[in-house]
Amino acid sequence: MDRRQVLAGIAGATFAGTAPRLAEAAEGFLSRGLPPGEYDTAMLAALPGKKKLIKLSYRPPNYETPLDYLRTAITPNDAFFVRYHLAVIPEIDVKEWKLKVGGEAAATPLTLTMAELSAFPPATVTAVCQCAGARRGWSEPHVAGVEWGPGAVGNAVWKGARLKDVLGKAGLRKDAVEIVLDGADGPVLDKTPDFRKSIPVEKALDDNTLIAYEMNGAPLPHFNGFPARLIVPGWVATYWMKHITDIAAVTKPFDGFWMKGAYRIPTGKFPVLQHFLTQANAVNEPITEMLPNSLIASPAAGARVSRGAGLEVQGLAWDGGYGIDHVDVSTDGGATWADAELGKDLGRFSFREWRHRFTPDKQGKVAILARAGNRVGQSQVDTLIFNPAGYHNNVVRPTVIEVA
Ligand SMILES: Nc1nc2c(c(=O)[nH]1)N[C@H]1C(S)=C(S)[C@@H](COP(=O)(O)O)O[C@H]1N2
Ligand SMILES: [Mo]
Repeated sequence: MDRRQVLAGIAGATFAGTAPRLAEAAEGFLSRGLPPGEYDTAMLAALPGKKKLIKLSYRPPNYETPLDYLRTAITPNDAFFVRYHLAVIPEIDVKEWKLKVGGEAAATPLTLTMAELSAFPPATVTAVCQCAGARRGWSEPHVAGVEWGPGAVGNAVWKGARLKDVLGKAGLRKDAVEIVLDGADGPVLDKTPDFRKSIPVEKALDDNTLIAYEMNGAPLPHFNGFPARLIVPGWVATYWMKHITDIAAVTKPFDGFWMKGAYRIPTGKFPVLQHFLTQANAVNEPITEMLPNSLIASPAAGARVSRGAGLEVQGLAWDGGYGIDHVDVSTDGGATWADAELGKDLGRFSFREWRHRFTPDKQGKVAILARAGNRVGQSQVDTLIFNPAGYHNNVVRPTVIEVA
């Protein structure tokens, strides 16, 4: 973070670019620095069963969680962000729902009802679900795609059957290389490619990879994948197939559009440890694990605080499942840094709460920064490693407040 960037953050904190007619709706929940069009179109709106979230598009529904709901380690179901690629999203009757498990690398294909899926030994994992495109709206220059701010992320306790147990029952053969996933949603037009994804067989057999039917102790909300979705802890949410209906073990790399044509990063540019080798080439490779990231939930940008009064800075940090081991906080625009106090450890895939107290001693604008790092030495960065889809945006950004 250089001085120019810190000052840019300070200038933006006045909402100078906000279109006047929606200033009221935008102020206080839209982050600064997004493409100008976002300030004209984004609104607070509620989908059925959900609180008011930041609506970025309606068809397909893309709704971001306001930072107000990201103050605690567990994100409430009705405030959890919603992301879809395709606009036809059927309401599923769980009594009719079936999950097909087959493919050429399954010796004993089967079809499961919810009662049968629930009969597998249940497992739980607390895990962050983050869109690969989270914070894409802050790419400079701006890039195409849903212009997410910081709220395309949430954390929940997921309960379900282990994918490895279900694949075991379907007679997974040794020659399987990938597991292909499909969900019940589909395109409005036939020529739009259906949203299908694959994961490497090793990741599918990981103990933490679940077919979840519960989220924070309740059935999944419709818009988060009812009645069942895949949970791939540590990996970005593109693989977390919602309304899952088909699982296929295959012997050749899956060549669907959403694998070959999207969710890819330049090969070798990011410090990730896990690679999806059967889908990688010399130019690009699928995005896999999340890199360390954090957010400042409180104070809110633009908050007015008193000089000389103690102030608690509070936020969340997460990574790809190695475990957050420190969050550094600066309350002077990056000149000096202190170690934040970490909250309870809810497991290596979970949000980690953190806090830091300080007493503002000068009047004027103050830029607060947070930088998270993990046990394998990965850390947030000062400058985005530019890539055409704006993935892996874990740039340290200022939250600017006013001391009076
Ligand atoms: N069936 C289905 N599953 C899906 C998607 C989708 O479009 N359809 N989008 C994926 C992507 S890219 C993301 S970021 C997450 C979002 O999960 P959420 O809507 O529960 O927050 O769902 C994933 N699973
Ligand atoms: Mo996503």
